[in-house]
Amino acid sequence: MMNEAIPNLTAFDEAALDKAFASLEAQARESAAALDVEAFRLKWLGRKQGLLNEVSDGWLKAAPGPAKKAVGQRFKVLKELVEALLEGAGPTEAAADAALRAEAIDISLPGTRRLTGSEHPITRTLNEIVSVFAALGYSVGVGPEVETDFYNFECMNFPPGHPARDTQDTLVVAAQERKPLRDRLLLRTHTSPVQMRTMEQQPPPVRIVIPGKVHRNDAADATHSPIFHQVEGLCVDTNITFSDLKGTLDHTMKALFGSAVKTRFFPSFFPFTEPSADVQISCIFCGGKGCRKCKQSGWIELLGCGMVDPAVFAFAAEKQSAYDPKKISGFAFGMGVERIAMMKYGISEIGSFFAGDMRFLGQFA
Ligand code: 2NL
Repeated sequence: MMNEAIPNLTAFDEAALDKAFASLEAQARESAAALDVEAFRLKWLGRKQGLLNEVSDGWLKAAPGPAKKAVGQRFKVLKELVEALLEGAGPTEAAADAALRAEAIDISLPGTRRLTGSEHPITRTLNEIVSVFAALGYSVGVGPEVETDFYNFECMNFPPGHPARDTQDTLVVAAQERKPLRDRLLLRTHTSPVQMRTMEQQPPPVRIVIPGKVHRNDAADATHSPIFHQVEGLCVDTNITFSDLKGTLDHTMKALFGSAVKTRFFPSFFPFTEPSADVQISCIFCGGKGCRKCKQSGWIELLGCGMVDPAVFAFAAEKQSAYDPKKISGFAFGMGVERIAMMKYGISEIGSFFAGDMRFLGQFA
């Protein structure tokens, strides 16, 4: 049975075929304008009830042999038209316009504010200290945070049984009792091991600073944290004197705290330097007159230093013979980054640096 839209073909001459197909083309254009894409596709190209199938079955296959070619050519043109209509089918201009408006951005609205990161105050202070030494010609070294007992203690002239070696102060890697003491692993308590590793790698002269994270098994309080940061420095050459050390650190303190700051050096002790000194700066809060911050003394203790102990050079000389303490000399120093940052920014709790509170950290942005 023919679909009502597809009448039976009775004549197959050119004029009759042209008329029949022209009528179908007109119908196709009409339905493309009236239907949405999917309805149009179903009506004309549907696999079962599609009109093109009906034309194919009713007109093309039913055509007598001599007319098949003429019907086929016209069928092909009709099919191409239907496919082109399907391509072009879609929402009207008005509907397309409405869709664009729905997606459009109103550029008069405020934008989405993105949080910009900023340097952590410890990183900033650490970089500032390093920059002062970089300007003096020092290079920067880094090394492992997990160290051996040898590099952390033995080569730094800590005698066996020294209180700082004690597991009370040092965090050690567990289950290493089978290893010789010197090979046992621990979390470095200072960055000095990197300086020894550097001396083993290169002969003097050496001018290096080593910034980095260090660990102590300390109870946390307002000024102590089990994790903190240090910048240590080392200068080795011929004829390096204590005056060089004093001049270098005096310059550094002026660069960090302002040119009005004074320094003074007090006798102290470290296993790895001889002589050793603690460095004090004139109080940056009261200018040296005496206040609560400096306990009325006018001075604040900030770092430790000294001339490298010959015993330390002797360990370096095992790998680099040029570190002969009879031929060269050197000074070294170490400072706590948190302590300097607390002074610079007037912070009273070391824990503020590690709490991750954006209200605190945002102030350094
Ligand atoms: C402090 C004191 C100091 C050193 C660190 C050092 C390194 C080598 C040789 C000799 Cl390779 N000494 N480092 C020297 C004196 C003091 O640190 O109070 N740090 C927070």
